[in-house]
Amino acid sequence: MTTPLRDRTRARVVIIGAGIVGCSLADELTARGWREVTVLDQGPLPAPGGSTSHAPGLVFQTGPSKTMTEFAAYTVRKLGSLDVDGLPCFHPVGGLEIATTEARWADLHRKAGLAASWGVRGELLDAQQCKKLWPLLDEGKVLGGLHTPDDGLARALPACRAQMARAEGRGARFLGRHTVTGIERAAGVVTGVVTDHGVFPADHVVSAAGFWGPVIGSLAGVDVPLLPLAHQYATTAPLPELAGLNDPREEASRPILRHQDRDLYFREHVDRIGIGSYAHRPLPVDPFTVPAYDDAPVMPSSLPFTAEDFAPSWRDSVGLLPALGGSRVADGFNGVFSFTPDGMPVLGESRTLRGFWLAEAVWVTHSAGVAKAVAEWMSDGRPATDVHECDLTRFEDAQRSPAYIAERGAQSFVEVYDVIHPLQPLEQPRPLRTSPFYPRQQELGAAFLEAGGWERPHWYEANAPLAEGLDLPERDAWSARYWSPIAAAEAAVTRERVALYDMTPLRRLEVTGPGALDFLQRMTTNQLAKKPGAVTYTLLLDETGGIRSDLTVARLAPDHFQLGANSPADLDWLLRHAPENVHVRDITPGTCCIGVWGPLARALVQPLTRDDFSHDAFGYFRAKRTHIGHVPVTALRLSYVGELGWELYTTADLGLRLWDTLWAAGQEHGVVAAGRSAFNSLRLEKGYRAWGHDMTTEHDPYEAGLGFAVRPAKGDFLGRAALAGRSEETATRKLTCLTLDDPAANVLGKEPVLRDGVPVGYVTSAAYGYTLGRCIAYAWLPATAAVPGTAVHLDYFGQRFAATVAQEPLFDPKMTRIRR
Ligand code: FAD
Ligand code: THG
Repeated sequence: MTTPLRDRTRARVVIIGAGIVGCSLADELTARGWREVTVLDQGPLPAPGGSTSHAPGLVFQTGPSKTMTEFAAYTVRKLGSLDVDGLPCFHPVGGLEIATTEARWADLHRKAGLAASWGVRGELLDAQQCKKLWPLLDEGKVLGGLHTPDDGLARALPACRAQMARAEGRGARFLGRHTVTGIERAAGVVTGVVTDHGVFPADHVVSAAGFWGPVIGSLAGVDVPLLPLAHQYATTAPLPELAGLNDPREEASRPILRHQDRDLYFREHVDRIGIGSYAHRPLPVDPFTVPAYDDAPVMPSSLPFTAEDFAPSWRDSVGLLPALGGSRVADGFNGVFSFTPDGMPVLGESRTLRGFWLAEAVWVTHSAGVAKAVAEWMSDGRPATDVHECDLTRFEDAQRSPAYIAERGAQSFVEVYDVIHPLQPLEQPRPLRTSPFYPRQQELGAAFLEAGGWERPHWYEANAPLAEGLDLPERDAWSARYWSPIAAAEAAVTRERVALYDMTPLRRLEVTGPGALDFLQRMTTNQLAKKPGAVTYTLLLDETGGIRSDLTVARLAPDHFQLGANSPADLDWLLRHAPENVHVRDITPGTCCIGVWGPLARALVQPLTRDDFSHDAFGYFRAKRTHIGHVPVTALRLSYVGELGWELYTTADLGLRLWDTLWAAGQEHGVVAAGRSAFNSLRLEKGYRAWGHDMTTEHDPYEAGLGFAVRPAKGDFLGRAALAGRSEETATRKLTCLTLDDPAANVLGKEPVLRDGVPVGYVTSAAYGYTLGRCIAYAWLPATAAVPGTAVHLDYFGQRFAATVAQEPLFDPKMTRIRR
């Protein structure tokens, strides 16, 4: 497979779709020097009939994802700087989310914290203040609101025109009424786009086809995991209350309004109110049968309004805005746009068809930010913003079936405005992936949550008696959800005796072949040229030194390595770079893993094997192939929970036997099964980072406190050059360990960190440290604040919790428990 041409002056880029995403991408690419950019759309320009052509353009920036919030903030800045016919493409009318239930009101406090974490201005208001901003509100129904003055209305079509004009000024072409009917490829690389007007040769093709993404994907042989769904939007008749209020050219002056307790949002259209509803039943649309522009009654993305679906939303709208009682729905449509299994966009280059990119399932809100990220990705090989949550590689095979996409896509629609707890699992489809120990876990009363399709025990009800009499501080209702005091008992048993952890969902890759060592040396930061039997903790960096992942690499034989990895993106990254004499294989499905950890781990395991498991014969960070009873295992002596012990791997068929063998042998040692809840607490006490939470491509190893895994002297590796001159000392920000001063306080992650009342950073991971007797929070802070002893505050639902920068790790810094 060859690499697509990347010379920006010569490489031909064809963008499919001239909606907000395609237009913005053409602008971002040409701004970076790409010259041969062609944008094709089946509809007439500049309003080709996709979702953008009727988007009401509300831009609320704040959400639980830092990445998405930053994308939205960029859209606000960019569209605010563009104008068409003397009017800006963005009206900063502000945003107002109101609460009519206690749960929402609490959640808005949390959201105010998220806004502070990600740098969006926001303020909580009481009902009267909300009423001032929105005089039509029935303030008696409102408990309060979150006002975000920099949110507002994107004028989507003018924004398309402005970005189109700029891109054209730099040489881009926009061709309407060109329907793409095929994608040409040769040897795994895209070579052109077939249309009803002939073929457009291309070195890069970007599908920005909105909800038609699966259709374009099918032409290219690339999965596009999204489901188009209709969403209702209605406009009232003119309201006397609004007469003369708004300049017809600007359309609106009052904030965009969300009433999420009823799945509704509102905006002004001069003297009318526009109402969007997510309250109705999911209305999926088959993108393969959507009529062509000329055959569509209005436009392809606009379906007839189903008034009966809107009736409850109308009642709720009148309930909130009583003035609507004298009005009616004058206009409405069921507009189609994209929903993904997790509600996030689908971005990136296909590995199997190089040069073929996706920029799909993107709202107007995030469009410019997404376009910038994709343009950077195409130009520099990586976006400046961490995009792992949006990366097309993020779905597991089991999450790519049409059934999964349909079910989850519909559920994303249903949940779009719900209050979602960070640990809240999917309801359906479950169980999807189970480890071989699943029946035993069920017998032990596992409380399962879900991740990557896996059922993961968070604690076991069978351990409830151990939790009796534990002196734990009372939790608030939010941090008590998806939590049990049993986790504290399981953590304690791990520190005092021994526990079994199901590590099956930990992704395992096998790298084999004559080039395996050289390949892994080039891809990762640490020294791997060690004798078989060595295990090494190492990092995958990108070209700029950003952390793509952290891995454990076990050298099982000269040409055979087993990697403990983080996400499907790691597999994709290695496969992209692997030369012909190296094979990379995901062995996660079909194998399983148990972590046996605790001071009695050796006493438990040794009698089950003829190999010597003493510290001298089987040292820390060593690997051995051996047998545990009847079960052949690969044993790795390491522990993410910071206790003596092993990860024991075997094939799935033998998993249950392995569990039962360990369980039986553990009885005399008081073994328990322990879950993720204890696990997360123990790893934070030990200071072990979790990739994707604590660090991403936005961070280098020195900032993240992982400089110890970087060995520039070993020879060249990806990212080495970029790290030259950097060190722990030059880092201007640091991943920092905090402990909460009040032993009863809890935070869960993403809270803002304030110094002298001003946000200076945000929490990445947090958990109660049961051994420590305090909550631990890791946070990104300026280096000047990352000094042990520094006093800060965390904002949790509007409460200020005092916290102190701590020396890490908090537990067993001398490693006496683990190396013995
Ligand atoms: P589109 O605008 O759909 O553009 C894709 C283009 O690809 C189309 O023009 C289509 O003609 C073209 N195309 C497809 N197939 C082919 C082919 N084979 N050949 C050539 N061209 C092709 N988002 C917000 O942020 N805020 C809101 O308030 C908001 N409100 C919404 C309200 C409604 C009723 C709806 C339906 C959506 C709303 N959205 C909102 C979502 C938003 O409109 C979309 O997510 C966004 O416009 C998608 O932009 P796009 O460029 O990806 O897709
Ligand atoms: N087990 C295995 N692979 C993994 C993980 C795991 N890969 C992904 C993820 N988890 C990697 N994260 C870590 C983090 C810390 C450690 C291991 C995996 C660890 N660190 C020691 C320390 O920092 O003191 C040792 C470092 C060293 O000696 O270089 O143990 O859970 N298989």
